[in-house]
Amino acid sequence: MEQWTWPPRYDEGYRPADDQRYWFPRRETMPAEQRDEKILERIREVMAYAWEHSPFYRRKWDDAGIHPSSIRSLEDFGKVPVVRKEELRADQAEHEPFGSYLCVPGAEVKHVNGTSGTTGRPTAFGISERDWRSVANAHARVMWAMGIRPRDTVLVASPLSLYWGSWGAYIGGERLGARVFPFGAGQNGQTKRTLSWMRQMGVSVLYSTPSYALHLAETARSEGIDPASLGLTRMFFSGEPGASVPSVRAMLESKFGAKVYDSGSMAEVSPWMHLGAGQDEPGVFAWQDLVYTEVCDPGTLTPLPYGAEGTPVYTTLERTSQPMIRLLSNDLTRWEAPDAARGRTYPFLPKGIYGRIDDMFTVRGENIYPSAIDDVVMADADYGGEHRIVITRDAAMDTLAVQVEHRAGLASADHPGWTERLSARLRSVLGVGADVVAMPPNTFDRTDFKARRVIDDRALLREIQGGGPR
Ligand code: 8LH
Repeated sequence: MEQWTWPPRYDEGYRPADDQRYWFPRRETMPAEQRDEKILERIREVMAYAWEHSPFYRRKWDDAGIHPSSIRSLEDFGKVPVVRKEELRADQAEHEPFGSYLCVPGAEVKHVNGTSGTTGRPTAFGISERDWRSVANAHARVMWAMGIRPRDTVLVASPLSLYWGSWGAYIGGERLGARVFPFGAGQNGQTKRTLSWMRQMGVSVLYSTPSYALHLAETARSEGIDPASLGLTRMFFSGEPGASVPSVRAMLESKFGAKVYDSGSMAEVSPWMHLGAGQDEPGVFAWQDLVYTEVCDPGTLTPLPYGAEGTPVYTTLERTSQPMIRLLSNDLTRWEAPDAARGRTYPFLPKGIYGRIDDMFTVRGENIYPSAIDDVVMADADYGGEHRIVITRDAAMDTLAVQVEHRAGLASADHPGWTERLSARLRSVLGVGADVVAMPPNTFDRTDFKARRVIDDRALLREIQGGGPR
C-alpha cells in the first residue's frame, strides 16, 4: 500500500483504520536523512523526465550548463536555477495553451484550473488524470493528519472555479472517504445560505480562507446564530496567512469551538497541502516526499539552513503533467529542523507562511508584514471585525496608519484610549508607531476569498510621478 515511486502509484482502495495516526507511517516517520536520500533519487528522476519531455526545462538548464545527470547531491540541486512565475506566463503565451513545460500529450490533460489573472496574464494549469489522482491521494493523507475521517462531512466554502484550492480540498476529502459538500463561495447571498445548509447537512469540517470563516462567523451572529452551535469540529484553511497567526487562530477557535489547521503553498505546486498541519499547534510541516521545499535567501536564492528565514522554493516530486522544478514562491517563512518528538519527521514552519515579500513594506527602516498588524489588532477585545492598513509618503518619509473597526457598543468617549492602546502595542511589536483610527463597525467590505487590507498610497504616488504601477 505504501509505495513511493516515480511516477507515483497509489492503491486507490487503501485507507488506514480510523484510529491510525498516520496514513503512510513509513513515509511520514522515517529518519529525515533516509528520506533525503530517497528524495535525491526522485529529484534526479523528475529532472531526467522533464529534460526528456519539456523544451522549457531543457532550454533553461542548457543555458545554465546543467544536465540532470550532474545532480549528485541536494546541494547540487540547490544550484539549479529557480523558475519564476513570469517565466511560466511568458512560456504559455508562446506555447498556447499549457506552455512547453507540459510534459504529457495535450490529449492527456483532463482537468483545467488556472490563476485568477487579476495581475497580468492568467496561467492555465493542465492536469492529467494521473496527476489529479496523485493530488487527491496526497491531500487525503494530509487531511487525515488533521484528524479528518470518513465519518466527517466536509464543506468546501471557497470558489469552485479556476481556484485549485477548492478542488484540492474536495478531491482530498473524497479520496479519504468523507462526505464532501462543494458549496463554494462568492455569490450574492451565499453566506447566509451556507449557514442554513451547514446546519441541515450536519457539516463537521469547514474548508475556506481564514478571512471568509471570520465573515461567516459574523454573518451567523447577525442572524442570531452562535457559530459554535454549528457543530464544526475541525476547520482547515489555505490561501492566505491566518491559521498560523496567533490572534486570528485564537479567534477562529473560540468563535467556532473547533480545531484549526493551516495548509497551503501555491496552486502551481499542487498538492498544495504539502505545507500542511499534522498536529494541534500552529504552523505546518513541509511534507518533503510530496513537494520538496527549500527555504532560500530572497536575494541570492541560495538555500538556507534550518532556523533561517527566507523564501520557499518548491519542487513537485509526484507531478507528471506540469512538473515544477525549483519554483520560486516569493513568500516568506522560517523553518525548523525535523524533530522526531513531533511524530512526523518533516521540517516544520512554526509560523506558517507570513505573507508575500511583495506585500512587505518598510516604514522607517522596519520591514513590516500585514499579517503582523493583523495579529495585533485582531487580538484586541474591542476589535470590530475588519481593518485597513494605509501606507502613505509624507515629505519623503513613509508613514503607517491603521483604520480599525471597533466593536458595536464601544462608547465614543473610550475611542481615544483604545486607539492609543492599539498604537502602543503596534509600536512594541513592529518597532515603529502607527496612527490608529477608530472606525464604526461594518465600515469595510468583508471578503468571500482572500483579504486585501493594504492600501498603499505610495504606489499611487509613484504612478502619478511616472514610475508605473508596482
Ligand atoms: C498562503 C497560504 C497559507 C497560500 N498561509 N499564505 O490555497 C492554497 C493554494 C491553492 C493557493 O492559495 O494558491 P494560489 O492561489 O496560487 O496562491 C498562492 C499564494 O497564496 C502563496 O504564494 C501565498 O502568498 C498565499 N498562501 N496559502 C499564508 N496557508
